[in-house]
Amino acid sequence: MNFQNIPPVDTSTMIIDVAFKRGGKHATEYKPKLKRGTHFERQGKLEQERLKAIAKSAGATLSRIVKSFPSIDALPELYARLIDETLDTDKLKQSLASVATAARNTNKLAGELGKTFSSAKDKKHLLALKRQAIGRVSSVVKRVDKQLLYLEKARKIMRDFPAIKPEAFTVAIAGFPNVGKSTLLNKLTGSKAEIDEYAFTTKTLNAGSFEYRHNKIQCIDTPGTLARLEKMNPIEKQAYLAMKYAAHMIVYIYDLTEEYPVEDQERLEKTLGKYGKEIVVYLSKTDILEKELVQKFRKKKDSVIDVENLKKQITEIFEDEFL
Ligand SMILES: Nc1nc2c(ncn2[C@@H]2O[C@H](COP(=O)(O)OP(=O)(O)OP(=O)(O)O)[C@@H](O)[C@H]2O)c(=O)[nH]1
Ligand SMILES: [Mg+2]
Repeated sequence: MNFQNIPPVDTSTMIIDVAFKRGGKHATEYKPKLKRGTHFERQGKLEQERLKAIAKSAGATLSRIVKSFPSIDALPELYARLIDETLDTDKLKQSLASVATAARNTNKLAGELGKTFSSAKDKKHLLALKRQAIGRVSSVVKRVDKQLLYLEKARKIMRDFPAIKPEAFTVAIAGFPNVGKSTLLNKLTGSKAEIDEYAFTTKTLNAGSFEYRHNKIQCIDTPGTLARLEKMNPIEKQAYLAMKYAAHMIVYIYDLTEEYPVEDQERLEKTLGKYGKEIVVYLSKTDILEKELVQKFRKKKDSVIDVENLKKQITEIFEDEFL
């Protein structure tokens, strides 16, 4: 889903300014083409061309804005829920609808302006008609001023949505802070997610993928989340929604070298079990653990300790559930 590439939404003033500039440019280019008629007739025709170009430019900008947003009703569930959590879905839909209407209205105005100027009786009348036409185009654009501002706000929020492909088989990597989630993502997919020796390094949902028999297996690295749903910050909410709506399975990481007691890590694993997804347990940092400790843990808990075996388990689940 491409929320990252929506271009900035201009304000109504910017749209009008650009439209006037285009109108001026068009008039300059058009002027030499006017050869027939009296000076007054040519002036009328020129103003008509200018105003038409202004209205067309405003209409084109407004339609481009609407088209740059995804269709809100046709979004995959994860993104629909993300919008619900971070924005006002109805307001977003209404804003897009209002801007679409404004685009149609400016285009309609461009068509009507021809008749307007042919009725000019003298130069003063022509200028009055020109002012009136400018006022009409500006007011159609100004009427959606608030909606444009809301769309820009929405764009900035949606830009930070995780770039997850909803159609791909998806593995969520979860576990306590600092257990090695990002490290594992990088090992599985060759991504370059940030890794650091302190907890809470990951602040966005990193995603990467690896190929398996011409299919993309998508992996998302979640922030080390400890909070309850009510207390979640926006990024933890995103992780929660991704786990619920996008993930087909979870890789849960245990880390016996950190300060978090195994019982706490078990509790989080159990909580994640409520999502109803298959969980594969991965024990990290076995290179710096005592062998006996690893053996003891693996006797108790079905788990993998190397990336190749983990990949094998992931692809087996993929084949069982997805093919
Ligand atoms: N020795 C060893 N160190 C590891 C391994 N995996 C991760 N680490 C180290 O553990 C620290 C944390 O790794 P990250 O991958 O950033 O952990 P994370 O779970 O993504 O951390 P947060 O995003 O903060 O929740 C880093 O210093 C890593 O180098 C491993 O298999 N062996
Ligand atoms: Mg991380």
